[in-house]
Amino acid sequence: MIKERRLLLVVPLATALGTYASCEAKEREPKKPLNIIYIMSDDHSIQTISSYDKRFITTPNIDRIASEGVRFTNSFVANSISGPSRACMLTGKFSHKNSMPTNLTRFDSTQVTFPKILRENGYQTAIFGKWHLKSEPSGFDRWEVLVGQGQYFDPIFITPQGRVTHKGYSTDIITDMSIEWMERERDKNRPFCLVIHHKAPHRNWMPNTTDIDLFEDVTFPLPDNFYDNYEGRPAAAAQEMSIAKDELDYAFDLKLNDPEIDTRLKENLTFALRRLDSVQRREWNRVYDSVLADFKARDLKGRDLAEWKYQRYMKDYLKCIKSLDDNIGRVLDYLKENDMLENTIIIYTSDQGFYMGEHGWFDKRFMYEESFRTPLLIRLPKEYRRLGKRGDIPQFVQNIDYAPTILELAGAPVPKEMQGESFVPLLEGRRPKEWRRSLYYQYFEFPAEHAVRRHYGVRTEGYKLIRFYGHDINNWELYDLKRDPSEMKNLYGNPEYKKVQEELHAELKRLMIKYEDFEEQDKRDYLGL
Ligand code: SGN
Ligand code: CA
Repeated sequence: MIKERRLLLVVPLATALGTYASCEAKEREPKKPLNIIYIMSDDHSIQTISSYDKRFITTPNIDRIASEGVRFTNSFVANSISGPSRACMLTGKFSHKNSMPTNLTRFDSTQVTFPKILRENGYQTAIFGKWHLKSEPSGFDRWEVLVGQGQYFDPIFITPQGRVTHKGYSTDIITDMSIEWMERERDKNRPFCLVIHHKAPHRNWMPNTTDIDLFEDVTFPLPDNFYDNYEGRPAAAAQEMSIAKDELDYAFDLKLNDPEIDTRLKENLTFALRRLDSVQRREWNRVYDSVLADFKARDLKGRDLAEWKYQRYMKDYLKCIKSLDDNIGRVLDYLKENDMLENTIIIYTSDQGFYMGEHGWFDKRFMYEESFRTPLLIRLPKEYRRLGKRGDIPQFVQNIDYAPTILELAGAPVPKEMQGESFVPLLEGRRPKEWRRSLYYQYFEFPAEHAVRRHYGVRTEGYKLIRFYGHDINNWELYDLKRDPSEMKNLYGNPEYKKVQEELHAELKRLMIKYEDFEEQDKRDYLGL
């Protein structure tokens, strides 16, 4: 096979790259066209990536991305739920500006997105995997995306030519498609942007049968605030995403497939299991029938039952992560074998963070740390690694920054309407004096599954102010993140924090005006408009 690097060297730089946005970057050394691989999983928590947190699992392949590049230690989303997060990422705009405030809305695909601009600037673009924006993908030369949330086994994909079912496990299939496209379909004379969107580890956490025995003997540590009583936090008390309660379904989520166990989501398990072939089904039953037998024999109650559910949840979730990590390894190996690592930038992130039992929860949505944060690891080609120090980047970044960053990396123009900021200076090892010191957050999906109330807020390095509003709620929360990193004590109205509270209100108002978020009455009232 002809080596990638040689081919790229014959590409005239001007055609492939356009002009560089940053003059400083240009002066350092001439750059070759960079390929961009953007890998995003669904609901992958920071807690379950070993380069962030070693308590639960080792993820050697995801860690390779960080060890040959950078780890963002303060990476956040703008709206912690799938469709909205994907819209923020594609458009570089907050939810009130990008037509996708909730999973129930439909993405306006005529909007300006980074893949469209890349395409206009000489890049070939492709996406495989979860899309979840209702309207068809636009801006991609090649796309094949899951129907809605997609299935773990034998998933159905939408293509411009219609629907196709692929046999196998979704994480493997999405990886196969991506490698296949790099190997056989693209034009090897032009730079590319490949978007790989995994379904895993989204609910109901169905592992590949090859990983089904993993973690069965492991007991995971329970988070300190698993038995949170939500005192002083009415929105946290009103959620419906508790591991201990029936919201974590015995059949669908815990895979207890038994005629005596008749739950709200039992049918969903039945449908999901129909997609397994006889060999897969035998393996599945071998493990989950014995889990069921053990469950029945124990006759658990109260905290013992809650903790058993937590252990099962963790095992299944982590089995899905194992497959994800292996498949990311396959992509990295392919790039290495084909001499592409040094002209490709590899981004790994998730559409949001996730609760691994903190506050007693699964799911996301809240502006509390575990779901507001999202992993962000970037493998850098040598020319970037030489520019600055590798390792941790502590500055605040948010998923609205991805579009402008990717565009700048490709030497393409960044449209003014994008509200995020390119963090290329951080990737080049620069530490700009002026950088974002606070983050704005929005969540709109209520009434809806899991009953998380609408909210918005601001986070600074040390504090967080959140407003829950609409329907049955109207309250403020204030956290001292240094003293109370788990956000258990709402300090709003506490006289000791009077000055902090005032400053946070001023900052929140500044951000709302900066980002022009005044569509809802509650926000207009707050801003006095
Ligand atoms: C599904 C899940 C929810 C989850 C949403 C949003 N229920 O509706 O638990 O919060 O997706 O997830 S399920 O019974 O269908 O699994 S998101 O990541 O797509 O935003
Ligand atoms: Ca998600």
